[in-house]
Amino acid sequence: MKTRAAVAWKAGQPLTIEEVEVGGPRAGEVLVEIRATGICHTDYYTLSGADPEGIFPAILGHEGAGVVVDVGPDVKSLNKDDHVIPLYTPECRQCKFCLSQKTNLCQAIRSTQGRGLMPDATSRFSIAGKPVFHYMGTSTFSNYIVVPEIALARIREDAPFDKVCYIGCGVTTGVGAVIFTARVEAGANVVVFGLGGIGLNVIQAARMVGANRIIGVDINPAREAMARQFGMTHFVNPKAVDNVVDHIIALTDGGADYSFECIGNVTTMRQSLECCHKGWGQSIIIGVAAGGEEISTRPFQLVTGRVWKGSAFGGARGRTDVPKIVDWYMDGKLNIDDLITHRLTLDQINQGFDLMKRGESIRSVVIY
Ligand code: NAD
Ligand code: AHE
Ligand code: ZN
Repeated sequence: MKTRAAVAWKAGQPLTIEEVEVGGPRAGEVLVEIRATGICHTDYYTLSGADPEGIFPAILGHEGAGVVVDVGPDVKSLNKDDHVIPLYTPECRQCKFCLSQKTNLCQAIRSTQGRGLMPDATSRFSIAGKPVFHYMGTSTFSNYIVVPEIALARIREDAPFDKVCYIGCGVTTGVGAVIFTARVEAGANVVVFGLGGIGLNVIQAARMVGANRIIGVDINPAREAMARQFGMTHFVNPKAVDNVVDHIIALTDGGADYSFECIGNVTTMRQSLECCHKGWGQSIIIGVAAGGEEISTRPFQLVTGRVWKGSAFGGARGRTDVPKIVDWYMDGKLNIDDLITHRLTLDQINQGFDLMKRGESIRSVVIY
């Protein structure tokens, strides 16, 4: 069949809207009509050319929601008309990683996914007979996609696509990092570096679990008002203080119990670790730094009890946890609506990247 999709032809160039051929679902695969997709900073990162796994031409996008249109042979857990969120971190429930119960990083299809291909090492997308690559196993900037069954979370049918698409990445990443990765406890002091589409979700989850001080750090002063609405108690603009780390240590009586880096900058990653409390403070890296970047600190920081951790997709096991996060939104526990600052058509998708670059949007959502 044919679909409309935004195609990334080359690093650093705007996407163009094309008619793309989509092959039907093969064994274990599902054809999904995407109804809405968010634009995440990671899409911008890959489009910029800084992602070592970035390949072109590709159809980007990994924050979608939609409806099952058709299922291939051997698909057992999904049927036509089911409502779904595609998962760039699948959950096969069979691989060593899933069975360990120690990580959400299912590896069942990771190697082909990283090469822009389906598990059988081919692409379902083509233009004029030439293959176009998938992206993060999802490619939600296409109206129709083919996805392995293990990379789809079935969600309740009353959940609005134009809101819950954001659970496909940003909401789950921020909320999950607090609840699944760090397991922040009530009364903890929390610091969040970067108050964008991820950081604000860290903030609302920190409030949800009863954190004490919730300190937000951002160079964009326009982020303060929204962050306070979501639960931030103190705002730090690094440009307005002498030393961010010392400033945070003073605000928290010795350092953060938990800090979260939601920028992707190796300098703020170091600050995020070093503002943690001696003996127990944990720093969670969420931001994605460009290929070739490295983090550094004095090993003494770790010897004296600070812990450096990472979190992908918030540590969430997608098929198990994403439907629960949809429930939290539908029950009013999470605010998604106010974070979606811009609604666009597919033809306007490049405006979404421009708004992000200028720091004017939290999340732009494309509605098909
Ligand atoms: P965003 O662009 O919405 O927000 C980034 C924020 O950081 C902005 O508010 C910006 O003003 C602020 N910022 C930039 N430089 C700063 C600095 N030097 N000091 C303080 N603040 C600064 O981006 P996002 O969508 O929230 O994504 C944030 C990061 O998280 C990106 O690196 C993205 O790739 C990554 N990410 C990771 C995962 C994961 O699973 N680990 C998932 C989604 C996104
Ligand atoms: N190809 C990138 C990897 C970037 C990365 O770390 N991605 C996160 C999700 S970001 C979503 O917005 C992730 O899930 N990582 C685990 C994985 O297996 O990719 C690079 O820099 O190489
Ligand atoms: Zn993302």
